[in-house]
Amino acid sequence: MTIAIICTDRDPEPWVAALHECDPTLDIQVWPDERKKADVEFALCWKHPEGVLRDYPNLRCVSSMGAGIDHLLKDAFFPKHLPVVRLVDPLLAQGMFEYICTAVMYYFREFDIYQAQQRQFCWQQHFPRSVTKMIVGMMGLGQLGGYSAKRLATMGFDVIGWSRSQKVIPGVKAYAGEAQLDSFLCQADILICLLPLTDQTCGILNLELFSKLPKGACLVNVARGENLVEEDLLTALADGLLRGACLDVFREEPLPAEHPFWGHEKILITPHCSSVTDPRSVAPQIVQNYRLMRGSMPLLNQVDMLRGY
Ligand code: NDP
Ligand code: OXD
Repeated sequence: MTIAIICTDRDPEPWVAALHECDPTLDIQVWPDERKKADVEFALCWKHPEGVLRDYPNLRCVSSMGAGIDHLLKDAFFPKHLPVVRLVDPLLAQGMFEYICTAVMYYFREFDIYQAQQRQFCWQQHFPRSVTKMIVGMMGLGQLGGYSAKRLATMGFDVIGWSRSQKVIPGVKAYAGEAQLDSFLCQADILICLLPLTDQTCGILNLELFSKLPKGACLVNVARGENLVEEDLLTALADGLLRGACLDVFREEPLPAEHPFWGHEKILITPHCSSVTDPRSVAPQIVQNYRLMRGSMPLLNQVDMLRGY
């Protein structure tokens, strides 16, 4: 019985090593060089080639190599009858908080404005706003967004959050569902997106949404590139609806050299690194899920395929 690692955008070797550290007896094979595809019961995937999962007749479970599963469901031939699990990891949440905290502080302490001034040899001080006067809005209050929202609140920021179902998070004023979206948006001086990519959230960061934010708000997108309508961001920045955007994810990754975001003075780009999964940290839950699957037991972090996340 075999675990197959099927990935295109990650080096599989540290994953093999981390899984073997948990259980040296595991048979782990790496796509496309598996000995016998019929032996594979559990697939660990990241951006697998479309249709490739049809080659495994005895597959029983698919695990994402990350928190998101949109890369799995993108495959038109994905075996949707199989259970899908994703990774939930305290180190991933901590890494995401560190990135978000940096982006929030960058805008809060107006480093973007000072960078623009530097380009013009301009020496001009701005009186810093109080943290309590800066409202940070978190879209998505799950494992990552919920953790970051809670931590930002302990730093003194006024934090609000929006999710599908109502949440109770210390220090965070929570809004839920379509009906409360506008009340949430109209307050968010810094809007952070940590929504999963689904049919409902694809393109949610668009001109209409930007026009509901306080004028001159800042955007931080750490979710997925497809959550954002890229042309709308350019319009919102040009019209002054938005002051700036910090983007970690893009519709096309790596971001093509000719993309207008690269040279834009109001856009800060990082290469999908806001939080990087450490195979050693997540290997125990993958091995546990493999064993649970073999014992036909309920799995950890199973995705609700109807919700799509
Ligand atoms: P979770 O599933 O734990 O949380 C998702 C949150 O989004 C939940 O609060 C959920 O609401 C909310 N949500 C989903 N759909 C809607 C909707 N239609 N309207 C309002 N709220 C909605 O996910 P994680 O926090 O673990 O991860 C979030 C995403 O972050 C991943 O899917 C991935 O795309 C991205 N990511 C990016 C990384 C990077 O390096 N840039 C690294 C890791 C993840 P409810 O709680 O009510 O279900
Ligand atoms: C993830 C990611 O989903 O790295 O884990 O984006």
